[in-house]
Amino acid sequence: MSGDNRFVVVANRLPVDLHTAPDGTRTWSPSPGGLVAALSPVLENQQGCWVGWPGVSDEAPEPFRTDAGVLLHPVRLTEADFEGFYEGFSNASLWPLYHDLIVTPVYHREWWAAYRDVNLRFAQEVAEVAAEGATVWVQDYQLQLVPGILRQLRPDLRIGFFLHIPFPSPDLYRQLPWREEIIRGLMGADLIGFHLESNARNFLDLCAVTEGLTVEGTAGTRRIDAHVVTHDGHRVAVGAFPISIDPGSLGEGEEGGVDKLRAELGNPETVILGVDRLDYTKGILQRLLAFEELLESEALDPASTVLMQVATPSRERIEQYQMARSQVEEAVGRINGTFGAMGRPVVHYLHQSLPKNELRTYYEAADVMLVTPFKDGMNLVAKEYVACHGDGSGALVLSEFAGAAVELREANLCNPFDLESIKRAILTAVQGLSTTPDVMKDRMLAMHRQVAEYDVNRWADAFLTSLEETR
Ligand code: ADQ
Repeated sequence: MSGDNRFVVVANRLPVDLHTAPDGTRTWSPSPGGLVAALSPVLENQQGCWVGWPGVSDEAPEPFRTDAGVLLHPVRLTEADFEGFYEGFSNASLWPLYHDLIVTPVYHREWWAAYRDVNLRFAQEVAEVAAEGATVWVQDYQLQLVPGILRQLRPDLRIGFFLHIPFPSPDLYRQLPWREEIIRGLMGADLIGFHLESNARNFLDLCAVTEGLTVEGTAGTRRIDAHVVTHDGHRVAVGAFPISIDPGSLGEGEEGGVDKLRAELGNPETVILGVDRLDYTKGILQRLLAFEELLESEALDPASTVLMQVATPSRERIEQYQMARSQVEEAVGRINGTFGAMGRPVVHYLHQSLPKNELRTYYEAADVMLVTPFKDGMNLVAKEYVACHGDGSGALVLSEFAGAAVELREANLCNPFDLESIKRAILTAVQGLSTTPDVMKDRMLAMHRQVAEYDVNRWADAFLTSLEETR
């Protein structure tokens, strides 16, 4: 089966879930997701293969094909790999560094060793399954050494790399003890893609001051105007490819679901919503604090306003995530204690992952959506909300520091570092819906057109076409 795949995607996670039946029988099944949906057509047409970690330590199923014919090729990680490579270097060193030091990154040599080792194994697996001259698309910050290793193992391959998170300014990047190794790793690619031109510019500025590299051109969006040339003459194209969503993946809303949900909430006048992975970058606490102050000052009335916050459990063994969770939950408890009534909380909070069609009902029911990250590569939640408001209803409060703010200019933008700014944006949105509904509707429709037109398929096409052009 190996060695004949013309198109290979390699990502930290394999799109599969492990199910354990009551009798203990375990089965692996493909799990849908935005990236999977976007890449499925290419994967299916080209005898594609997806290489990744199946999400459970110390075990991995044999490679298997999905019904659509995509080969899923697991990389086995031990518990120690998971701790050093994933929880350690990827999420306690790189994640905070790439998100502009919202918390202080921790650098450990053992974590770096694990990262190198796991990247080597991912690259070796890809080298085995890829056909002569195949296209390989490497995803995200966990696998930045894979392009370099792969080019050494298999110089015949066409290698693309896409970074799903921001790329920081060279001034911040310089603190990474292994900065040269990571840049060298990335330089194995033929094309490196970022969400935003500003991310690509940061990367090019870094390359410009790195020994042995020459930068030509400046970054453009959805086309290639910039290259980095290595000392041995390899040309790496660099560009911005803002990711988007698959509007179809949200499913059909349940008939009458919105009315039912609003009734369950006590039929408030205003429903405000937050949906995030529980991550300290997402600014969940800040939006709760802003909401609390608006209740305190009576700018919002707890009798007629409800905030729903759905937070997916994430990276729960990392200390900073545990702290973020307790701060959020303390704030929820405090706000409800002060402003709620028995059987009628003001903040409805779930620490759960919801099925997509249920999420769709939440998005549809929300008058105001709060997306307030301190830093975010793109933020798909903002685009999902907009996609669910094709009738022009609703309002989006969006952080200036989310990549999505570049495209969704019609949102109520705010600075999440400034509580007053979040409060202003929330109030303007709530009041705008009743005082200037036509203006709000035009703004939502403009954003909806943007998301409907440039969906995740356009994103994948733009990247893969640019990658082909590097041949
Ligand atoms: P994330 O940081 O995970 O992604 P985001 O882009 O918002 O952030 O994507 C989250 C996804 O998870 C959305 O599709 C959302 O629907 C889903 N989700 C969140 N909470 C959920 C819940 N409680 N139940 C069910 N689903 C939930 C990283 C980067 C982003 C970048 C994406 C894609 O950090 O900046 O936009 O990759 O490149």
